[in-house]
Amino acid sequence: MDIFLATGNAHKAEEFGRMFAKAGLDVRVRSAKDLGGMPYVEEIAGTFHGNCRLKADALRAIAPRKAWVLADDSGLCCDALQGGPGVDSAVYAGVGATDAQNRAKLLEAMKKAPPHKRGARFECHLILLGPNQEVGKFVGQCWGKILEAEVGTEGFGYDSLFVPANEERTFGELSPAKKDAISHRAQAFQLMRSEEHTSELQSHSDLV
Ligand code: ITT
Repeated sequence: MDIFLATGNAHKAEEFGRMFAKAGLDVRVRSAKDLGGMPYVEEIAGTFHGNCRLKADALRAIAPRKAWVLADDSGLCCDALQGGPGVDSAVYAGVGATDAQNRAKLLEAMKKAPPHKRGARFECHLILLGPNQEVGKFVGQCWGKILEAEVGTEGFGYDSLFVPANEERTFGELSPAKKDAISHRAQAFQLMRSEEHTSELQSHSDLV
């Protein structure tokens, strides 16, 4: 079966590509690019779930009838910022801001936060649409803390500022395989795999 990723973010698509490959699922992971690109979506729902649904529906409208669609809305929620930047993570420093500009704004906003107030979590909300209906929604969280300066060049977004719980290094330093094992996206993906309604997403090994 074909599953189209409802994202214009190449880094997310890469992570899903790796996770699907590692899971050995019997699906062909396709990019929104194969449909001419991810349609523009105004992310105005105000919640991760709502924005995720907007993206899923936008791609569903142009995807082949029998294909599946997977959408991701995610972000970083910092204790010291009352959960911000949250749903605004991608546009924290303004519409069109680069990841580097968003990180710089976060460092500035957290400048005065003492170590015990630097807790944060990444959240990932997924919506999976089958050919006829919503098959499931899945939420993953990854807790950790925000450093006072960037470390590492792996990943994207806020990765170089975030040290996951029980780790010494940022997502910007950890290997992609390690991030794929513990991240918010990985946890939502695992829930999707284990959900009974997604039993059509079988792994090759399940099928033999
Ligand atoms: P799409 O809407 O096209 O999927 P996007 O990047 O705009 O791409 P979101 O609206 O979900 O996606 O915003 C997510 C932002 O949250 C992303 O741009 C990063 O700044 C941050 N983010 C999410 N997951 C992350 C991760 O795994 N590592 C680092 N930053 C992440």
